[in-house]
Amino acid sequence: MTDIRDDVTAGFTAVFGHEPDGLWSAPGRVNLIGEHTDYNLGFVLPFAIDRRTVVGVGLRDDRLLRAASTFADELVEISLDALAALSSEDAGRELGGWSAYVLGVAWALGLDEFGGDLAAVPGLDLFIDSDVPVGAGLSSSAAIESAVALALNDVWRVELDRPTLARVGQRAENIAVGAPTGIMDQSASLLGVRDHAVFLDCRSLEAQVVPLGLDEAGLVVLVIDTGVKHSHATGGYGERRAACERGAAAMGVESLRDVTVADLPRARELLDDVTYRRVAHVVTENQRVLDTVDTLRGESGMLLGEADEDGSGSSTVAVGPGGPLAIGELLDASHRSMRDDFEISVPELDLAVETAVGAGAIGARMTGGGFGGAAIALVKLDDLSRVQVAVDNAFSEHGFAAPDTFVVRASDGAARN
Ligand code: GAF
Repeated sequence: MTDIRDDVTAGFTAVFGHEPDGLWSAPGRVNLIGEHTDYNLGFVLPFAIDRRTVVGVGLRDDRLLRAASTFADELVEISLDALAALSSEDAGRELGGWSAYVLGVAWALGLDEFGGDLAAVPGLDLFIDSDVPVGAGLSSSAAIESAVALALNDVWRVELDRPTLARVGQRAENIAVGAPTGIMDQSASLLGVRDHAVFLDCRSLEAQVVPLGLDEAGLVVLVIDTGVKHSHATGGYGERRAACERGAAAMGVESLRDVTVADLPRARELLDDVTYRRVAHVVTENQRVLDTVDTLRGESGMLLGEADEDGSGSSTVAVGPGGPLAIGELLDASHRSMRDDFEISVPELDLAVETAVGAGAIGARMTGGGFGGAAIALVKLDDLSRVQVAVDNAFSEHGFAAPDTFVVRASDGAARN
């Protein structure tokens, strides 16, 4: 962190000729469980990680917004008047590349729905650096959006609360970047609390923090970044979202939040096989999030996990007493559901998960939107090297590029530094 802050100060000074007026930062996230449930208005349980994006900001005395970063050797410049005049369509067309995450946030802050008015605010110089790996499914994009949103909220005195800033970041991602994503990543980045997960109801946007209890249990979360790159602005992510919307419409509900595990037999009758399996993933995943929260809080013993093959939804997953040592089977069931029903895994992610569990992990699953990116494994500290070596060996045996494996710690959300 300190290094990145120093880099940002140095980078800012090199580009703009003076030190920044302030630094803001925001973390990436790991999603512990609850995948593709956010845009279905369900439940998610991510946590902010100890990898951050830092933005240095300097006030200007004109109306120019200028942005530079370590991502590309370019200085992007636009007047606030031109930015404010962009329609959604124009913003999607004219903002692009890494700066769309930055300028998209400034643009979104000017939208009526956020009470924004870019007419009276001063221009800014911005410089950005990050140690959140890009394309690993750890929300490097939400980290940029959240850091910039918090910074602009402060320097422009917009005074939005953090859940609303998460919506600003989501709007930037949806419109300026063009990825039809939900609210989870920006919420984790803005609302994270050290050693806790963020339990978010994506319908009410009510958030609670849940202690993970990892240190007490001698556990760590290992990230296995497969190096398989993905993008949510194209292809599979949008298709999955469309399938969920199709399923909800066929079942006569506004969103899949209104479908429970008990409704799955009816879903099986109404829907074609593919749509049914997409729906079954979301519905059972929502239940797994609730079960994980209960288990972490030590409130549950017998848990409902997966849909039965006949769609009766009666499978139960038995776990022991509560705490993080008891959530392994829920993580494993989540991965199976994404692999078999939602079909968003790739061979590298499946291998990472199987190998980690085979080598002693408590549980493992791919994390994030899928089609590449990273898996997480919940591992006893004593087993950490064994799991890492096993994963490295398995990737090499299968001819896959060596994965990047590292431990992440649940950390605080966005802040002024
Ligand atoms: C990506 C999206 F940005 C999130 O909104 C979420 O849908 C996730 O994929 C899947 O759970 O990270």
